[in-house]
Amino acid sequence: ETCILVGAPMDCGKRTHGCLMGPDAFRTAGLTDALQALGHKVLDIGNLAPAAHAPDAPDTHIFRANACIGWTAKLLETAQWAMSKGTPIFLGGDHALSLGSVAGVAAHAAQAGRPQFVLWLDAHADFHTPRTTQSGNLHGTPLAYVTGQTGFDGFPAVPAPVPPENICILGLRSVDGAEKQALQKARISRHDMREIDETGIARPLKAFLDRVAAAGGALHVSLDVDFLDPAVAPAVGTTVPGGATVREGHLVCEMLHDSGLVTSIDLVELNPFLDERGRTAQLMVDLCASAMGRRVFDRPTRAYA
Ligand code: DIR
Ligand code: MN
Ligand code: MN
Ligand code: MN
Repeated sequence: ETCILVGAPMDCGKRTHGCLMGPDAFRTAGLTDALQALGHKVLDIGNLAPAAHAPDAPDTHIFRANACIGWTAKLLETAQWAMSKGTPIFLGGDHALSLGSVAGVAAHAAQAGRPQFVLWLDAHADFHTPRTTQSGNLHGTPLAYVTGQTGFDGFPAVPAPVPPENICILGLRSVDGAEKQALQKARISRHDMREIDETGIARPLKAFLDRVAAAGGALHVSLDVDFLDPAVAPAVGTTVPGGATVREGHLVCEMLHDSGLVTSIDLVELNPFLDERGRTAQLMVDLCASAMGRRVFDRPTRAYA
């Protein structure tokens, strides 16, 4: 299995700067070596640049929409190419990169006649449209874009919108009013930290993986650093207390690997400028390694071969 590392130093999806250093922090934390040690081939294509785009005015409610449009166009195209070569791992960059990465992998799945599923690991729902966002930050909008909601004027058309019922969000603990209204109407499967406390994280994840397997789906995993508790993952601009533990993160990733279902991954929102000696980058690399097969002991069977 070839892992395609796609650096996307996108930093225009929110106002706090620093995610542009994310891809190189993942490399410095040893991502390639970790994947090769698991027996994978690794093709690191380096860092992308956005497609040509109009300049952004400094004072708009929506922050740097044109830069985000340029990035979305580039990532949409690159994701489709990378899916034809192996398992893309998108190295962010902020979460606005998922407008392009998810739209692109879903376009590839549609061409292959496979339903696309998305697992969203995040404190936030990222289900705003440019019309509902309070912050004006487009990193809060990717799930609305990829499900084909309106309001994304000037953005590339989404070639194959992801059905909301094919999406599962784990880790929620900061949901804005408009998102809560929209989520309660949409058929997205959503699990807040209270549910994870009450039932454990394996239960909602297993239910989702069973559905992906039954549908023969492709599975994209989008891991936002702020899914994790800020005590263990401080290097993100939008920390929210009460997040996933190190072991909850690894359990999710280990179950994902055992499922054999993962076809693409985003590692997003890492801001190395806010870190303590790269510890958050290291944790994200270790989680990615778990998702790609690192384990303590072998388990007897794969859940979905
Ligand atoms: C917030 C924060 N809901 C917004 N979103 C973040 O700006 O729309 N997503 N940080 O990961
Ligand atoms: Mn393919
Ligand atoms: Mn996010
Ligand atoms: Mn988040």
